[in-house]
Amino acid sequence: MKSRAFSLILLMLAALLLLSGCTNQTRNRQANRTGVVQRFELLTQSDTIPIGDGVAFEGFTFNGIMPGPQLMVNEGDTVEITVINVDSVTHGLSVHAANTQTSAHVGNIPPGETRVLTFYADYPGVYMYHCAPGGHGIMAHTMGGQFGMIVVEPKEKYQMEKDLSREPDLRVYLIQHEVYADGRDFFDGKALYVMFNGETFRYVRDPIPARPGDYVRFYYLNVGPNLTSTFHAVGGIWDYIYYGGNPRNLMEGTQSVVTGPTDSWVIDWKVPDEGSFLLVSHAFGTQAIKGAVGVLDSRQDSPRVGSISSEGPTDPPPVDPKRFVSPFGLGSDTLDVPVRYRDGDQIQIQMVGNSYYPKRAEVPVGSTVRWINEDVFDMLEGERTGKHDVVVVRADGPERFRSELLMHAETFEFTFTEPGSYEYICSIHPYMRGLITVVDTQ
Ligand SMILES: [Cu+2]
Repeated sequence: MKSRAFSLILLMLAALLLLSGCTNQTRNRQANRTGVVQRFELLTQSDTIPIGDGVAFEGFTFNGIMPGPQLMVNEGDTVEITVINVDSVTHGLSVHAANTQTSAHVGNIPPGETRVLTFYADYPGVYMYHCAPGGHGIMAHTMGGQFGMIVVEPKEKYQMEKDLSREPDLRVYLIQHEVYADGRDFFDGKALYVMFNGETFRYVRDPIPARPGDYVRFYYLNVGPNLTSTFHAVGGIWDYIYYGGNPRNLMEGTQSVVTGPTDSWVIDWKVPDEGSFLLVSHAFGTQAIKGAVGVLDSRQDSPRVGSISSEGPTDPPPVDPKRFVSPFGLGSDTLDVPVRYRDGDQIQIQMVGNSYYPKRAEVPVGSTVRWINEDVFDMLEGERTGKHDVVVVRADGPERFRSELLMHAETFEFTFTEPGSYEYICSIHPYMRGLITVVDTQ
């Protein structure tokens, strides 16, 4: 009896030692460092790009694509990212793979300037990076198209590799993200489109080839900026899933992965049969139907492509787009439909999410128009603030006006006494654009 208790204690001690060994190994990040320096260059710029089906998007990008460049490093590497702001507005960078305050180095980069961020990729997984000029601008620029994926490949093998002594046959890097028509919809989470890797239904038009029995590894990242995705393969069950892409965060056999904004997973899935497997966010009405669907085409004779990148398409924007989506600018009049007011109507135009809402208004002569700042973050200055004003930049009528800078919930009013049209901007966010057309109704 005594010896049994003794061996039980010995067993427990051994287990404890083993556990603490694991913990030390995980936590000793400095000893894990490789000394390899991985260098990247990100250009921040204003852009017009294709987002699928003949639609153009006007916003901001890294290196001219949305999502931006896919950055690949190994656990323990030193990462050096040079951010070059070639734009006329302030940008910046936030990298979630860095366990350090990136804003101290690459936040708030003025036009024409370059900054460098250096950090150690100590934590394995799939991470988001995004623009970060600071404050209010972080949210606005991320919505405006500036985001991408950085993968820190783990030293430790994923469980699938341990179990089966094999590598995946195909690696699919997939970013889910939303496009908004204006800042009001951004505030309300009413996405116009939801997409994988920069285009609506990109992999329905151009399916991802695989073969039955293949192991497909998804590097799945939802950059949002608002919606929570539930990623699912129709006709499949995820074999191994690792939260955040860290091999230690293992679960098995689930129908979906719940992925909030900036959450990520690595998924190892064995393609069970031949056929077309739909890859969807199972939020059907708010996401899948708006473009968050792809196809994995499983056939015996499918080509071997190795990997699918998360980077946005590099095609030029459509020459004559059927729609022009511009969350901050005037966009298309079929999307940003002019709102027609009548005599006596109360006319109020919001400044919200770095856009005017409605962007286009038609008002009768004699109308008083009130602008109100609905942006809440009115601290700081420049791109970092949600303060706004109204400055006329183009007019074919006689009125000339300019408001003070408005804080949250502050208003400015102007009465139009002559017909004409007035295009206006915010002086500190000059890509914000609104249009008032004053018409004679007599
Ligand atoms: Cu930016």
